[in-house]
Amino acid sequence: MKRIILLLLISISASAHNKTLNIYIWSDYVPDKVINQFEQTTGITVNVSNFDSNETMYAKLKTAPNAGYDLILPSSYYVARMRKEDMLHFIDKDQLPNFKYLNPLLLNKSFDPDNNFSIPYLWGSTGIVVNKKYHQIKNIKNWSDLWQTKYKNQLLMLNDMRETFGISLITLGYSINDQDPVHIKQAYLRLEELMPNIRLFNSDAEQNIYIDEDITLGMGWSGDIFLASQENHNLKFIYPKNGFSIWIDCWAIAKNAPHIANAYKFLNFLMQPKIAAEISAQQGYSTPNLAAIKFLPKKIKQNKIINPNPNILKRGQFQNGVGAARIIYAKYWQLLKLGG
Ligand code: N2P
Repeated sequence: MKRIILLLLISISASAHNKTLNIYIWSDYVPDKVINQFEQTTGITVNVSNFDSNETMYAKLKTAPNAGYDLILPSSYYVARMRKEDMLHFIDKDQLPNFKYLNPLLLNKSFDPDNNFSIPYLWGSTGIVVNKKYHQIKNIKNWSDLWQTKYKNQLLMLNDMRETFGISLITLGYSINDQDPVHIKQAYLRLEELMPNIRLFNSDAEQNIYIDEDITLGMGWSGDIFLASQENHNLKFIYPKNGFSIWIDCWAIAKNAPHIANAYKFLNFLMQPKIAAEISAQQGYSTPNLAAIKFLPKKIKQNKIINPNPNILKRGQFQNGVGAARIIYAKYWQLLKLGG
């Protein structure tokens, strides 16, 4: 009898364990409604943890590879790094019948040829945010405009190493993916000049900070600013004339994921065209799911922040890995933050 009870207890706890999924994602990046729908349909409980930069997420997985995360959401250039460092689980696409809905133009990119380790989730851009109640839009067209001394102590910069270096590199006429140590140092020195204008580095609450007008000028991620502009009509998102970054954030299964079957269920759920459309509309970012486009509300399809016209997109630069130069970036990033 005791043995039967023990077996029963083991099987109950195993099934509770099997009904769990742990996801580690950028803040506010999957609508609660979608998570609830998934939980209700499958009986699987989703535990959500947040990060505010690729570096934080990477460091967490590196130092605690058995932390229990199933799905993570790195940006494209971090997929490349983590894949090379054997931190990701191979994705068997036979388990993902809805993969067929994804736009081939956003698949098989160099950061993950064949998408054996990543599934594109949303893509977007990084641009200038202006609150037109406080600033004249026509004066702000390029990243270099943010360097004007009249913006002293006014700017929000994303707390994101590559994004912040990217804008400095652009103003110098370099690529956002530059790997030349001399150029990276120049970009650092130029950011030093910007420091008096920077009020705050933040990458997980930028939407609310702009909505509340705590800060009225700076950088922002397209979807976050689209959502913010729905609440505060003075907010404008500007695609800078001299260039901006474009990125794809991707799902990946962590190497030691404890609930792989549930991870597949979740990915497949998210790739259903109607769900993918709902995510794009709720998050304000573009969907890589082609079959979802017809379900997008007109307001989203026609919105110039979410779906900029091809002439604007041409000025974008796709954010790629920078290989070993990352160490140089990290050194200067730290110096910048320390104010030295
Ligand atoms: C989440 C925005 C994340 C975009 N609020 C970063 N690529």
